[in-house]
Amino acid sequence: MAILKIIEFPHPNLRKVAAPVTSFDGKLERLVENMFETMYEANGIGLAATQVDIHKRLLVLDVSEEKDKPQVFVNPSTEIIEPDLSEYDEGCLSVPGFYEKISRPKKIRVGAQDCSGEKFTIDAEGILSVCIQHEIDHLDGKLFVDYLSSLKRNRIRDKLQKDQKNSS
Ligand code: GNR
Ligand code: NI
Repeated sequence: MAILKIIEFPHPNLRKVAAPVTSFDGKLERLVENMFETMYEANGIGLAATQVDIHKRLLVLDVSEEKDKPQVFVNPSTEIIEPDLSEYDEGCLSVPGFYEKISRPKKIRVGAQDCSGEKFTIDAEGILSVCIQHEIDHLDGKLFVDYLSSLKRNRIRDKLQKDQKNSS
């Protein structure tokens, strides 16, 4: 297994729209394993392939307390089943150190495939719903900072750019 490098805002590749996964093979399984290792090591609850600079439509997450409920979603799609918004303090491994309240639809139905290409559907609410919506945004080249004012977003960008210069 391997820890993958997580790219950070404002890296331009975070804006790429990921392409559907078409091969359900050992290579996909190894990528998923490496994404889980990377996510757990970074203490994240989710990780989209986009964040490790792989522009395929898949995400991993584990919102359980004990960090023992890994979930994989390949080629996910969502349908809003409860359009009322709910607010959650969001963070992102690609926007380290910043947390902001973001409003999203409360309850969603998610269709996806597993690592072998098997289709499944789940309904999600609470943190699971927030996390899936946050990860699918990544696959569409979107970040939680896009929901903020440009003033706030640019402040975050400038601070992260400064950090990135200082660490390289
Ligand atoms: O680890 C993460 N925590 C988190 C907290 C609130 C809302 C969304 C998230 S996802 C984030 C990991 C990440 O950046 N996934 O893309
Ligand atoms: Ni994120």
